[in-house]
Amino acid sequence: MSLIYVPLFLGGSHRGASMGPAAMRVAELPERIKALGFCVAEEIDIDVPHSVCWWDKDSQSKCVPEIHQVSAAVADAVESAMEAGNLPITIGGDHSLAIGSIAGAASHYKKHDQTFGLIWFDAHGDINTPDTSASGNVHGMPLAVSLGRGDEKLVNLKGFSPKIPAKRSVLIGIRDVDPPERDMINQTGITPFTMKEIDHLGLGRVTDLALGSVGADVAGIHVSFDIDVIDPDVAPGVSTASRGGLSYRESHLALELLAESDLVRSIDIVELNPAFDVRNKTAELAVELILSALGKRIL
Ligand SMILES: [Mn+2]
Repeated sequence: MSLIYVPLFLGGSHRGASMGPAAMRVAELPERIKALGFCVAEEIDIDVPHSVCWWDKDSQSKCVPEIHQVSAAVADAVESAMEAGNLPITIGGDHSLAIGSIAGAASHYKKHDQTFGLIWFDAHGDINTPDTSASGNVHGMPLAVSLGRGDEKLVNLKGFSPKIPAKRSVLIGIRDVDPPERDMINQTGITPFTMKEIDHLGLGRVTDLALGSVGADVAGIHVSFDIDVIDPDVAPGVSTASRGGLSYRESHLALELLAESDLVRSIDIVELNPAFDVRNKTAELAVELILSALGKRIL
């Protein structure tokens, strides 16, 4: 296990996301992973520039040079962890960090001539591009970037693109999607499961379908888990809360089922914002969710 802490906030509008890694440490993430019987081989703190955030004249997105720099460091950390046989858990920080973690994982699979799947939990599509984004915030773009669309510098991280084919990518829990994102979801051909499907089929069935959708021949799965997929009544400590999300049990069930598939090789847990949290309860939940993804069972 490699714990990679990324106090990134430059991709969103709320600086509190920078406190996410600290709150996860307060909630005793490393200790609880060890108590579950895993070895924490390394804990890495990625440097994030904390003062300036400027518009790159060549880009319609905010802080691209800084996010590019952080993404490159995250990608290297994730790739080296996987090469060493450690499962990387990238702890945010805002969701733009997934540009780096997915690039690192993709580079690892590419080197070994393997394919992988991507299961992305989110209230939002995160599939904007600089042309469609109203805010210019990169945390609304990481899925598009991983699919090869968006700012060229970010798209070409690690020297290849796309990082993942759309047919092996699944989006679960969306309920707050911009109109251009809707087109993008249709155009790219990723598999979306909205809250409507989850209400209708149940998240257990949806998770099984998601596993089927990435393909039986994948060598592994990258799970990118945005905590805002959970209902804000349960998880208030996020930057962009959206009503009508997953329940406490549903969120655990999905990760327990993914753990049972034995395919999870890399994980992001992102968008924790302690400035909006209540007595660190969202961080506690995020730690529990990681334990479920690692195979913690009730019995
Ligand atoms: Mn997100």
